[in-house]
This record gives sequence, C-alpha cells and structure tokens, in this order.
Amino acid sequence: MSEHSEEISDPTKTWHKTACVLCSANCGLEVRLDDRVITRVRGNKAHVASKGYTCEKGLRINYYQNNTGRITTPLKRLEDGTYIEVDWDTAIEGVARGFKSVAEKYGANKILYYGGGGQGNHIGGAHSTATRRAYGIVRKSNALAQEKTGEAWVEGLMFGTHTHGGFHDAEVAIFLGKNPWHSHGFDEARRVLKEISNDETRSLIVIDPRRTETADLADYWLQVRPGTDAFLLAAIGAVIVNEGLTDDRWLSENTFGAEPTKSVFKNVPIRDYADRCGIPENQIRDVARRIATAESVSTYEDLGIEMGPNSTLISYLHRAISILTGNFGKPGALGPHTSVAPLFNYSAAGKEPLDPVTGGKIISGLIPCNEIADGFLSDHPERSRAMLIESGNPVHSLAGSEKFRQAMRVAECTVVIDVAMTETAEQADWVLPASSQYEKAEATFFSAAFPENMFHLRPAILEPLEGTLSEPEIHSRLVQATGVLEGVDFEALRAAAEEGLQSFSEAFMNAAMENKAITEYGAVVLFETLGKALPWEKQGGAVLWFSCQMVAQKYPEQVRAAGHTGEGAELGNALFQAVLDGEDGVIFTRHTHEQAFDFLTTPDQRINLDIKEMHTALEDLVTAPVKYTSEEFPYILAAGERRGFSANTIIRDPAWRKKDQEGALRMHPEDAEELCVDNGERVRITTPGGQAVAVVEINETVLPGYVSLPNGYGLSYSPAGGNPEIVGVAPNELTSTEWRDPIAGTPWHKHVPARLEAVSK
Ligand SMILES: Nc1nc2c(c(=O)[nH]1)N[C@H]1C(S)=C(S)[C@@H](COP(=O)(O)OP(=O)(O)OC[C@H]3O[C@@H](n4cnc5c(=O)[nH]c(N)nc54)[C@H](O)[C@@H]3O)O[C@H]1N2
Ligand SMILES: Nc1nc2c(c(=O)[nH]1)N[C@H]1C(S)=C(S)[C@@H](COP(=O)(O)OP(=O)(O)OC[C@H]3O[C@@H](n4cnc5c(=O)[nH]c(N)nc54)[C@H](O)[C@@H]3O)O[C@H]1N2
Ligand code: SF4
Ligand SMILES: [Mo]
Repeated sequence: MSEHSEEISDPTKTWHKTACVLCSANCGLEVRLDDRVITRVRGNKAHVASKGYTCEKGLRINYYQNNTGRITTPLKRLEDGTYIEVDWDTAIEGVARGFKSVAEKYGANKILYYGGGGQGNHIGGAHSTATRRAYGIVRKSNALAQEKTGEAWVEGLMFGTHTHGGFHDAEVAIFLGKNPWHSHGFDEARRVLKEISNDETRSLIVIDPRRTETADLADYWLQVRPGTDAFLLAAIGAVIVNEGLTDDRWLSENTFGAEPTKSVFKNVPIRDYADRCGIPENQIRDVARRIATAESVSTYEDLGIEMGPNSTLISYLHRAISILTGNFGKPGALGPHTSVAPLFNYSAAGKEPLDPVTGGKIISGLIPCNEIADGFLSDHPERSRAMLIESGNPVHSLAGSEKFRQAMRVAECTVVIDVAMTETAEQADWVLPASSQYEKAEATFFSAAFPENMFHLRPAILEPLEGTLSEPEIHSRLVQATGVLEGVDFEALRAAAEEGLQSFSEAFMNAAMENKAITEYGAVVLFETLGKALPWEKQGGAVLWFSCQMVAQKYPEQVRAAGHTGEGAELGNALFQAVLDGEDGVIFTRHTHEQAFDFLTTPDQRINLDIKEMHTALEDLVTAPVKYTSEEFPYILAAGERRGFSANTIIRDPAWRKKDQEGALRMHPEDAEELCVDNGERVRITTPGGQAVAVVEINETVLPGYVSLPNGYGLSYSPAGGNPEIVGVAPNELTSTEWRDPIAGTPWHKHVPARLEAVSK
C-alpha cells in the first residue's frame, strides 16, 4: 500500500477545513482529528481571505472545543440557586411558559434579547429573529452596543453605510486606539503591518499611549496622553484646514457640509491642544501633512478610543480628516462594502428612539449595554422583566458585573444558550446547552472587504456533543412551542428541496404567498425544510438561502462579476450553492472602486460632513477635561487589553495560555518603584466600581500613571475532577455602568480612574 492510500484510510491523517473562532478575522484553518480531539491545526492556504495566515491563538482551538466546562444537558435553576438537569422537552416547555407568563403580566415588549453571536458564530442570531417574532420580543442588545454604536451612528449620518479601510493597499495606514498585531480586525494583519512598515513609500501611523507591538513597527508613533485623542485629532484636522491641504475640488463634487466643517476646525487652538494631548506641535504638523499628501489613507479606530472620553466625537473627527483629504472610494482608502447580513441599520441614524426606561439613544435598535442592568433594576413601569441571552457572557463582559448579576436576579425569567457554564449561565433560570462551533454549520457576517467581498460557511467537522443542540434546532423548538408554525407543511417544502434549489425556491415562494408565517419565521422554516434536505453538517446553513437571494437581488451585476450565473432567483440559488460548496470560502460580490458611492444612502449619495452635534462637540472641546484622575484615584486603568492569549471569554481553561496565565497588571517602572512592588508581586486595585488584586508586571511600554489589565481573564473554570477556580481579574468587577459616553452610551473601560496599593507579602 502506498503512503498516500494509507493517509486516506487513516482518519487521523485527514485535514478538515474549518475556521478559527477566536477573533473576527475567522482565518481559514485545516485541522486533524483523533476521535473528538483537534490534534493538529494549520492555516488553510486556499482560503479566499486568510490565504494560510493564522496567529498563535488559532493553533490552540482544541482548548475551545474540548474542555471540562461544556454543558451537556439543559439545566433549570431552583429557588436555592442550585440547578437540576432536565430533558430538552421540559426545558423548551419551561422557557416558553416563562416568556408567555412575562408577556401576559407585563407585555411581550418587556423581554430583552441579548447577544446572537460571538467572534465566529452568527447563524444562531439569524435564527433568533424567528424566536423573537414568535414571542413578541422587540428589545435587543449585544456587545456592539458597548463598542461600535458611536461609530455606527457617525457612519450612518456621514455615509448611511458601514466603511472599512483598505489596509492591504493604503499608502498611509492609521491605527487609532487599535493594536492589530494582537487584535487583528482585517485579513493577514501581521503580514500587512510588516509590509507597510518595511516599505519606505508607505507609512504606518499608530496613535496609542502604549508602545504596542504595532507601535513598534510604526513610522509615526503618537504616544497620546490617555483619553486625549480628541484634542490630537482636532489639531491634525486644524493643520490640514489651516495649511490649505484639503481636497476642495473633490469635496465640492462628493460631499456636503465641507465649508462649515472646515470653519470649526479652523478655530482649533493647535498649540494648546498639542499640549493637552502631549504630542509636540511639529509632530502633529508632520503627520497632518503626511496624511494630506498621500495617495490613499485608511484609518482603523478601535477600543482605545471607543472606550474612552469623547469617543463618538473621535469617531467623527478621524473620518472628517479622511474625507477632507479625499480619502473615500479608491484603492487603499476608506470604502463601503457588501454584507451577507449587515450588523447595523445605518440608514436609520439620526432617527433613534430613546430607551423609555433609561433614556439612552437606541442606535440601530440596540439598547446601550451600559444601561441594561440599570433598566432592570429601576422601578420604572416600562422596565424589562425577562432576558434571552445567546452566545454572550454579559455578566463578565459588560460594565459592572455585580450589577448585571443583580439584574438577572430581579428578572422573572432568564434563559442562556451557551456551550459553557459561564458567569452569565450561573445566574440564569434556564441554561440551554449549544453544540460547539465545530459541531454545526457556522459563519459570521463580519467580512468587510472591498471591492471583492468574501463569505465562508463552515460545515460541522464533529458530531454534536451528546445532549447539546445547534441554535437552529433550539430556535426551531422554541418557535414551534408557540404553535405559530402549525399550519405549515414542512414535508412538502422538504420534498421540493430534495428535488433541487429551483424547485425549492418556487415551492417556497408559492407557499409564502399563501401563509405569511413562512416568511415571518423564515429562518426556522428554511432550517426545517431546505436544511433537513442538506447533508447534516451543513443544515444550519439553510438560512443563508434567503440572504443569498437578497444579495443577488440587490447586487445582481456584482454577484455575476464574482462568477455566479443566472438571473433572479436562479442567481440567488447559484450563489447559495457556491456558499454550500465553498469549503475555502467564496467571493460573493465583485464591485469596482467607482461604484463606492452607490452604497451611500445620504441625500444625493454625497458624504455628509455636516453633523451639527459633532461640530458643537468639537467647539466645546475647548472646555473639556484633559484628566479624569483625582487624589483619591490617581491612576488610569485600561480595563481589558488584548494580548497574545486573550480571546474575550471564548476559552475558559487558563491552561490554553503559554504564559501570563493570570493576566498581569502592566505598570511603568516609576510607578512600581513608588508603590514598592516588584515583578510577580501583588497590588490591590480600587476603582469607583470595585476592588481586585492583580499580579504586577513591570513594563516600559506603558506610561507612568497608566496601568493595564487584560481582557477576558478571571473566568471560573473547573478542571476535571477539581473545584472551580478563578484565574486572574475579571475586569468588569472594576468598572461602572455610569462611566460612559454621553452620546452613544458606550463604556469608558480604557479610562477607569483607580487607586493602587501593594498587598503586603
Ligand atoms: N487577542 C485577541 N484579539 C482580539 C480579541 C481578544 O479578546 N483577544 N477581541 C476582539 C474584539 S471583540 C475586539 S472589539 C478587538 C479590539 O481590539 P483593540 O481595540 O485593538 O484592543 P485593545 O487592546 O482592547 O485596545 C487597543 C489599544 O487601545 C490603547 N489605548 C488605551 N487607551 C487609549 C487612549 O486613550 N487612546 C488611544 N489612542 N489608545 C488607547 C491600548 O494601549 C491598546 O493598545 O479585538 C478583537 N481581537
Ligand atoms: N472591561 C472590558 N470589558 C469588555 C471589553 C474590554 O475591552 N474591557 N471588551 C468588550 C468587547 S469589545 C466585546 S466584543 C465583549 C465580548 O463579550 P461577549 O459579547 O460576552 O462575548 P464573548 O466573551 O466572546 O462570549 C461569547 C460566549 O459565547 C459562548 N459560545 C462560544 N461558542 C458558542 C456557540 O457555538 N454557541 C453559543 N450559544 N455560545 C457559544 C462562549 O462560551 C461565551 O460565553 O466584551 C466586552 N467587554
Ligand atoms: S485569533 Fe484571529 S487572527 Fe488568530 S488565527 Fe484566529 S481568527 Fe486568525
Ligand atoms: Mo469587541
């Protein structure tokens, strides 16, 4: 027998194609399995987006798939806080009864849906639309409403669509409060960063108070004083305007509101703001000129500014700088993109309702995360009374963990769908165990590439762990428990699906005309009919049939340009088939840069610079504070930095980290000296929100007076046969819900005033 045939007959030698679920890049992976263990992992070179790239985390995904924290049976909480195991029928009936009773007592609009997907899984969220409709759930939120809603509001008003930088091609790439070396956020991040850094015709600009791994590669590292980015960007914009570096002809053709915007920038006191942000004026002028004279500029803002003072204003300022210099809709610049399913409703920006209980702006339908717990805990008659939480761990990830626990305690029915017994599951009335992302079909809607955009549906590579169900199945059961689908003939549609996609689409459309439940609960109907006619490992992908039809309807020319053929429903079917077959991902749309403006939903499809609220905020900056420390809290704590082995709360076993298992508090040598602490010793951190004890790492990359803790640590985990232990500090035991942006309500986690004391040895 040749070596080759031996490989084929030995299942442990087969490479299975899938993807990493630890960050939004979702790099394509190939893995080997021995029984249920992922024994080897490598980057999938044929993957349309990642092309073989991975970071060190992706190679350790077996810690996600196989750990002792998995839940394998539905759980019901008893009065005394303990749990009993129940079967699935009991759990589904119990949940349905719980929500129905809340709806009868207070109205179904008092139930909140939270989550719907982490870094690798959005198929569950897509099915939740059916559950929400069946139970009348209209309130919702997810982690985007604690990071990206300010950005989404600005983008909605400026463009009416999401934009993303073209970092692979940009002459100047700017990272603003973003450390892509560790956090990624675009394909092949480290390769691209190194490429820009090594190319003397291109420039990497990093704005970060910490000398991060990305800052180390930068041509211009602006070590901004924490929390003062608004002053820096205002000054950069002012230099561009005052030195006549704006692209006026382009502005008059493609934008409106450029003149009033220039006027506000004109009045910015550059030298004063340079002092406030701690960057020398000549460096600000150099950077402004570099931006203005580049062929193309792309900026990536992230948590360093989204979770700090003036965050919504900063989201506007850097976009205004890009637009004033003509950087939109060309290679290497900011551009729009297609989506299989958009994460936000950008065209609704500016028309946001306010939360009836807490008063916050509900951007794109999402209740600000920092207001959720306060809402439940208020005595307002409109307050929410129940929660359905799916694929999110808000007790750990939202500001003020203790407050969120209390909110779950006062709620009358709380349900968590998760793979693990998380901090949030530990508070729930019902816990429903989901199959892992390698045990069902999964995909994300994160891909933001332009002019070509990609999508990757990953089939299951393992059978569901016994006792668990996929989210499509869980939602199907929850919806069917309400009886709304009783009149739908699944059999007939399934038979049509077995004949082929063309028969199915005709049968589906005809049936939908007769019974509106078919489209209202479309995701579940698709799963039960088309899905059940697919191979088991792809069943959950059926919901994408509808998305593919929508994409084909919206961008027929560009779907065909991406290689899919047909007209109307046939084109949608061809795209869906390609998605099902595309084990390396597929290109689903191919635009040209000239078509970028077609995406704008602003008047005349021009970019809107004239956002009055932002102009006022820019003017008011002159009286805004520069420091948020006090005698009582003299330090600034960045609560939740991304590091080599952090992955939100997706991996619970601390052993997955090769080093820094506890997640050290990084501290400048001067501060360590003042506090008389050495490496490995402990300090007590006290903030207005709470207290914790952390191990110290003396680190020259942070500024004196500024300390940082990693994100996603402090998870409870029970090793096999052992007692639960918590390793490291859970950052949100130290944060507070009221410490937030006044416009978008997003938290100031990177800027928490704190006091430090050495813990006696
Ligand atoms: N390894 C890893 N990667 C991840 C994740 C993970 O958990 N682990 N999570 C993913 C998720 S959900 C997200 S949202 C992204 C987040 O990705 P990033 O936003 O890049 O991550 P952070 O490290 O939280 O913050 C970025 C930077 O902000 C800087 N910063 C702090 N204060 C300020 C300030 O006042 N001004 C400026 N300009 N910068 C400041 C910090 O020094 C830090 O380098 O990462 C994703 N990728
Ligand atoms: N202090 C502070 N807090 C922060 C941050 C910070 O920087 N500082 N960062 C914030 C950011 S940007 C984000 S995005 C959030 C992230 O916080 P969350 O939105 O809570 O997301 P994760 O921690 O990724 O939790 C994902 C959950 O999904 C579960 N899960 C994994 N796979 C599956 C599956 O297939 N099905 C189901 N049903 N569940 C699954 C995991 O067990 C986990 O409980 O954290 C935020 N919290
Ligand atoms: S953590 Fe992110 S960058 Fe690293 S392999 Fe996974 S998806 Fe890719
Ligand atoms: Mo995030």
